Amino acid sequence: MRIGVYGGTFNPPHLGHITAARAVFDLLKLDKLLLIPTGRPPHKQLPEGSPTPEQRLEMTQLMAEETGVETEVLDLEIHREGRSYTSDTLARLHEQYPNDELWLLMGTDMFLTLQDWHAPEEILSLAGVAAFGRTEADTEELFAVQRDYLSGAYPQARIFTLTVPGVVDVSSTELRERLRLGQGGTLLAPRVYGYILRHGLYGVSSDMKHLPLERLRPVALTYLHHRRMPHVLGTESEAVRLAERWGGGDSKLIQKARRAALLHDCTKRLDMEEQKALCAEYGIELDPLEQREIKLLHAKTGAAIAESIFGEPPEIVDAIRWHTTGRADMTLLEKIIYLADYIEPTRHFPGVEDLRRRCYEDLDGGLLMGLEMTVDEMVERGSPIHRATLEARDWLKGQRHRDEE
Ligand code: DGI
Ligand code: FE
Ligand code: FE
Repeated sequence: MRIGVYGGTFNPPHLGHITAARAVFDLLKLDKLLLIPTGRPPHKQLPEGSPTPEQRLEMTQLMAEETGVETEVLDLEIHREGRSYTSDTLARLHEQYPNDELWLLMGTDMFLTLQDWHAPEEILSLAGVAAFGRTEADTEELFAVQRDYLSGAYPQARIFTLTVPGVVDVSSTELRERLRLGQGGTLLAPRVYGYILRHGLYGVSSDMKHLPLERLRPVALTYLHHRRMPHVLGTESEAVRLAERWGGGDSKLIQKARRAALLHDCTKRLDMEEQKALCAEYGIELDPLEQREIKLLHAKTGAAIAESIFGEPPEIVDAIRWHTTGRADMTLLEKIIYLADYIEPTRHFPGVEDLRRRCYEDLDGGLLMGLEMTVDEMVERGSPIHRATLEARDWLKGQRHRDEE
């Protein structure tokens, strides 16, 4: 196996890291990438709002999920006491992967000072070096001299230099400054940005109430398991289409639909115990069915979080609260969220195409169809049907009956 080893402070991890890692991964045909955030720098006074080593580790983990290649984040330097030497880390990795080829990834500055690191000879005998420059000039002019020097001084060295096309040209120092000024979010993986906003790192405000959409979106994504991201973004785009179709040009409705969609499953990753703890915290009362059906709980706890943490207004909170079951007398926004969740583009189940078509021809017809499909599914599975689901269905049936008279 060929393994890439990419260490750094990752303070914060950004798109520059991702692009560089991916380029090396492809060019060297790596099988796996290890990201290794460094530990606390000894005797270094960190500015206020600096993340702890554990927070840098968590952000690196969030970034790792976005690389699109086999990536693992290692905490071996984070937890090591005192100074961390790359040579020690490589020795450890060599023990763990005795038959594999290690390649150390590094940017320009690191590459140009490699001979000054602790035990360069050992580093170069344990791993090949993959150095990436930001520009062609970096790589060709600067790197050629250093490459020749290292090859002369350390005959065992394997050195590979490359220009990373389209590498995000930003230093972490600049990026931290931009974040402090409320910018720079586009240079980060969405969930890394969300994590920074959520924890108020680098001097950004950690008040989560009434965030503008560009901030709400990344923060909302940090509440999800990464596998659920496409579903939630799909629900957002579907909700916008439904609001455009049925909202009569009401642009506020579109904004509300986006916010409700982004937050609708924000507690979905929590287990039963955590759901119950939130219910206790927010005074949510549960009927006997809700006591044991976790699927029914996340809508209620999600509504509580939307209200208390994000300061969302009642209409958005209700759309979240009723997104799983529906209810009698649903508002337009509630219908949109219920159905967007059901038919968004990543949903695949028999009948979804019919349901999609119906939703754009006749909203209430689509809603009734969705509710009836859920009831049928519950019956088939032998799951008890929630009262609100039945009430929603009966309300729509009654309404259609009245319309026909
Ligand atoms: O959270 P999502 O998976 O995106 O979707 P959702 O919130 O609509 O949840 C769907 C699940 O909820 C699905 O497995 C069926 C279940 N569900 C919906 N209505 C009822 C229900 N489960 C029971 N027991 N009773 C219901 O009335
Ligand atoms: Fe849900
Ligand atoms: Fe959902």
